[in-house]
Amino acid sequence: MATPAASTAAPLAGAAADTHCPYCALQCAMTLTPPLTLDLTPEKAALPTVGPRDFPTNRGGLCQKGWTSASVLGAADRLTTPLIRSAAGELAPATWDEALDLIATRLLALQDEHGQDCVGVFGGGGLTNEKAYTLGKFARVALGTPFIDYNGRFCMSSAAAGANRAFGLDRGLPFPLADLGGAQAILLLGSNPSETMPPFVQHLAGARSRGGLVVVDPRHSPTAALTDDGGGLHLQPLPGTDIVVLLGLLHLVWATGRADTPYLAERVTGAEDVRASVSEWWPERVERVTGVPADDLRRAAEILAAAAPLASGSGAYVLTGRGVEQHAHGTDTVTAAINLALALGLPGRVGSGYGCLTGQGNGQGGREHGQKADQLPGYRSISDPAARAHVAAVWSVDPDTLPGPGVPAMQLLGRLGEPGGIRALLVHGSNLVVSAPGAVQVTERLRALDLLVVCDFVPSETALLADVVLPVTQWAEEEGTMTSLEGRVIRRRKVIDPPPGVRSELDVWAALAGRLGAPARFETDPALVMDELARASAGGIADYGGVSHERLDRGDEIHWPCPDPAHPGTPRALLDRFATPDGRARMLPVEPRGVDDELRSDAPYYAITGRVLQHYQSGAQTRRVRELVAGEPRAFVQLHPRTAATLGIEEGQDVTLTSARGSCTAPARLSREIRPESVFVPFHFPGAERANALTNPATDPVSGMPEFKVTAVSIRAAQGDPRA
Ligand SMILES: Nc1nc2c(c(=O)[nH]1)N[C@H]1C(S)=C(S)[C@@H](COP(=O)(O)OP(=O)(O)OC[C@H]3O[C@@H](n4cnc5c(=O)[nH]c(N)nc54)[C@H](O)[C@@H]3O)O[C@H]1N2
Ligand SMILES: Nc1nc2c(c(=O)[nH]1)N[C@H]1C(S)=C(S)[C@@H](COP(=O)(O)OP(=O)(O)OC[C@H]3O[C@@H](n4cnc5c(=O)[nH]c(N)nc54)[C@H](O)[C@@H]3O)O[C@H]1N2
Ligand code: SF4
Ligand SMILES: [Mo]
Repeated sequence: MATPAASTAAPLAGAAADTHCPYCALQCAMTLTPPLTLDLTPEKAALPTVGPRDFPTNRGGLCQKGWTSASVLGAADRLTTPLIRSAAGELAPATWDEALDLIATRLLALQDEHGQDCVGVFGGGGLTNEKAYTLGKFARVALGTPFIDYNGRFCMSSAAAGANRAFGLDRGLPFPLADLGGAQAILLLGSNPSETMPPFVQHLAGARSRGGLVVVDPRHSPTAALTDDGGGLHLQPLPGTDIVVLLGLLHLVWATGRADTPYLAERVTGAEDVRASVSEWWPERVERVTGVPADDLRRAAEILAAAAPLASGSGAYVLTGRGVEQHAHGTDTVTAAINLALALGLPGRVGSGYGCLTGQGNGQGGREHGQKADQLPGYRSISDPAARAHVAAVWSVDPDTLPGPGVPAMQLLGRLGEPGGIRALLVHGSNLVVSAPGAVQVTERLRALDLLVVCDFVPSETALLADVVLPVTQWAEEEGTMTSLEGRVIRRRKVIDPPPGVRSELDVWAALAGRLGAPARFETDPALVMDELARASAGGIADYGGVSHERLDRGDEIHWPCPDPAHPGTPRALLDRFATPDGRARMLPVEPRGVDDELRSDAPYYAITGRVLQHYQSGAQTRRVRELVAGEPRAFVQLHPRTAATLGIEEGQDVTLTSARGSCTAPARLSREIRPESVFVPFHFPGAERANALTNPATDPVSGMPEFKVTAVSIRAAQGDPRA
């Protein structure tokens, strides 16, 4: 792909370095200039300066989180020494040797008593490729446990499952992001990039200027507002009914003769079954279920069909975000979105396609190299004997010693502290106390463990529960690679030394592996880890065989698959054939199944959850940045004025939402931008404002994704000060 030459200069001591933002999957390019003094003691925090950098994805843009990202390096309560819980129950400073010895001794004793499987590992999509790979290896080889999974299960799993079953390949965007600019139409389902990836919005400008942006969201979100004034169309369905909207669009595509029949005949299987399955979803019936006016549905179908290759339009894309994926039947909704894209002949063509917007910084790479319960590096199946033999050879271990598949995140968390379940858990890169569904119950399970070990750089709510806390490096203090939402492998560069006392997780795993008597070697130099990852992934679906720090530092732009050092990488995958055995994409009929937690007389409103611009995820990082806290200091309950009037609630008044699992209290924010039977709560806040006290841990049968996005709740004015 021809892109503006992105400077990739390696850092000189004390010189500025080209790197990327620590937060989301857009991985905006930035230049970090180190401070003149490297003294990072909290009192004299001297932080690097962030400067935006031109790159095909962010084109010089950064959001507020990116601009202020260096603050977290000098967080006032930055962890700089290991902590061990004392007999009196307090976390007290300890040396690294004390902490590592304690962890190893207790893990070995627990495994002696309860078996190898009594240890679990929970990873994160924010870890570099090198760390994600090493964590997967550590679980299988040093701990010998099948029980590893990660927070990507809460993030990308439904999109991954949908793409895998249709295309045989899960690369969020199987095309460069910049391709979106040429599109005539873009259907954006359950995604709010105006707040979650602001620089991304530039890539919607083309479709918007052609009146072709269609946004599906129960809220008139800032992204939905981009469709106002001729930008396109906002469809505002009842939460959890997106699949019906999609079946209605599919119905219209066939009913109006807009299906790309030659493409379907050549590149797809299963189209006839899907066509038959949508025959009853005429627009008026869709309107009755979803609340989307039949004429709007017709207009949306027309916008998309007119942009499609069959109509000689300039191209169309279907994109999904968490709003349609985080449901107990999210995989089926993704499948319906893919079916629509296939019916219109979009995937696997230049200038058109389907994609999902990956969320976390390394959400893509994090799911490719072994953190997922059922996978080995390179997106290989841990149940496949050939894959096991290949990876075992790279690790110099006997394939028979590798455990089999573990269980998805919610099942893993369900085993914590259970008889015959998991007694010890190691957490790397997730703040489950705030971010897991049914967080009250998850917190109880974490407390029931014999040993909880958390690696973090700040005392997150989860770290504060731990028996041992290990202080680790962050972003600008380490080398590595991340794989962005377009499948591009990029370099994260070290710009400053970590504060004294802080270690890299690669060092932590090597030190623990030694103490546990692991049969394999654990590399600690990120460049060497990447070389090993390249060998382990070679020949797999996510083939990084030709990726190295050296190549990236030379300026090579590499999208995987990249099987060998001479290979240019694959910006556009699936063009010639899909990654299925017969090379064809698979269409699969799906049916609406309703939300798991349906409205009841004592819980007559839907709580939907998501994000605001200023805060990232559980807020562990962004709640420590002054400017961001000033912008959005607390959670809020967004509700329609009509609903508020019915309930006698006024602007700013604290309201309590209660679900079958717990309660959450935050000030009311009245807004006509949300449907009257729904309220919206951001999930970035702990304590009484914790949205995940409400949410439903019921999971999607295919992906294991919990139903974060819809929960039946009651609403009442709060009594007393909820934070007291
Ligand atoms: N500021 C900020 N940016 C982030 C993050 C962050 O925490 N903060 N996190 C990053 C990560 S990990 C992720 S996964 C992405 C997520 O990025 P998005 O998917 O854009 O984020 P969400 O806010 O979770 O959900 C998007 C929209 O889904 C809508 N929604 C809720 N329920 C439904 C439904 O039933 N149907 C439909 N159609 N829509 C629904 C919500 O109203 C919301 O506007 O953002 C990334 N970027
Ligand atoms: N209600 C509701 N809940 C949700 C969602 C929703 O939309 N609604 N979205 C879900 C989604 S999409 C996601 S991705 C999850 C995310 O939620 P979490 O998994 O909690 O993710 P973070 O808040 O990013 O937590 C990362 C933690 O790891 C630390 N950390 C960052 N980098 C590293 C590292 O390299 N090593 C180590 N050891 N620690 C690190 C941070 O300081 C922080 O404490 O939340 C999910 N929860
Ligand atoms: S959009 Fe994402 S990657 Fe870009 S600056 Fe904001 S948080 Fe960072
Ligand atoms: Mo996510």
